[in-house]
Amino acid sequence: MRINAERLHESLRELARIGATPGGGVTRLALSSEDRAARDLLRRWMEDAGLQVRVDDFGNMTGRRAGAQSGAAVLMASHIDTVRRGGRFDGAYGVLAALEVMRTLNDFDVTTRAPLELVNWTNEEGVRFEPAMLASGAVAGRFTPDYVYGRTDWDGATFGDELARIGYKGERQNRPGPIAAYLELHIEQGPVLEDAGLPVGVVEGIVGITWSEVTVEGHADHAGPSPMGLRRDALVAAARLIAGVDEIARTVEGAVGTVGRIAAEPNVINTIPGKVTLSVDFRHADPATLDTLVASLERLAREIAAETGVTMKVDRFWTSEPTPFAAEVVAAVQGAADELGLSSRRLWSGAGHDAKYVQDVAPSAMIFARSINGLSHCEEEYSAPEDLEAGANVLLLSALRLAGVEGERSSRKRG
Ligand code: HGY
Ligand code: MN
Ligand code: MN
Repeated sequence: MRINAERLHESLRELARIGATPGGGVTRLALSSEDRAARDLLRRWMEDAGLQVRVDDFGNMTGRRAGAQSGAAVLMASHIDTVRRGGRFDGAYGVLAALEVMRTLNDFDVTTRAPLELVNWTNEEGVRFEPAMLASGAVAGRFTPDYVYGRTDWDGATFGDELARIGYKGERQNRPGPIAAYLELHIEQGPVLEDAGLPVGVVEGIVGITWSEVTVEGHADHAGPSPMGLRRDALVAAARLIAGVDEIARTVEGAVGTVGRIAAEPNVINTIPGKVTLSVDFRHADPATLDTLVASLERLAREIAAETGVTMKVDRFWTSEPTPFAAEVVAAVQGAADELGLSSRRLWSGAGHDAKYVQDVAPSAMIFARSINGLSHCEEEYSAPEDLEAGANVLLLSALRLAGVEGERSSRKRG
């Protein structure tokens, strides 16, 4: 039994049309109208596959396929929201491969012992509503509903209002679970598998991530009459901090540091910027090192403020601790890859995933498919069809190992 690759590729192509960008990528921000359209399509596909669909109080969508037994399910999940001008595969691949697994089990009339659930997690990217993995974190009890509903985007729209606006504010009792085991298939988004010449990876954990917001307050003034020696230019001070973030990360083995978002006020050509807000994303496999990276950032902010006369506030507002996955689920993934005769290797994820929060409450693991040139979060994101197919077959066999098989036919149903 193997997945129907052409059907998977066709579903990926159709979903990628929702929010398609001219450069061949996708912009489908959480709780946007594009997200609603994609959710509506996914709901239809899940219903067509005979899944029992429910939506919870954070908009997480779950499609349940009954097993011979009731109770705890094996989850296969990911997300369909994207970053701005992101790729066609980040998140969508894991959701649609899970759907393809359900469709394949239907084709072969397979009944699993445990039920299976396909989940689309709301707002994995945390681009429009920071932080990331907000809805899976809430289901795992890391964020309260009030905190989640109160998160705002750059226009001041709240998560709660936008969730209601797109018609996906469901009920608490519809949350995914109870969870027997959790699998998430995802593109690697890095160079490791490609450098090793491998199609798939067996993921053992996710590195730690911490996001900070830095607010720089100087003094807005006229760009002309203001002597250089009297200025308190928030953007010049911020520029020194940004260069410092890059340097801090480069001096710590295994660390990465990124300033991805910045806003200068009033952001007009002839006014000295009085205020700048910017984001700092640090990642490392060791939690103590994450703390050291932020301490270095805070020290640098104090030094720049003292020298330039601006104020700099560092607010570390989100930390996702490094998360090792459950050995028995990792073993199921490894066994599936071996059974398929696929060469693979173990690795940790440098990207955050909902699997992090699910692992806090249930045994979880991930499967990676090779990323060409290691690119992601950009329109050039790409994985070869045969690697996407390989990953989806690893998901299929991993799910069967974890859920058990009650009965099956040996050949695909006609038609
Ligand atoms: O930020 C991340 O690593 C994920 O793409 N949300
Ligand atoms: Mn993702
Ligand atoms: Mn992503």
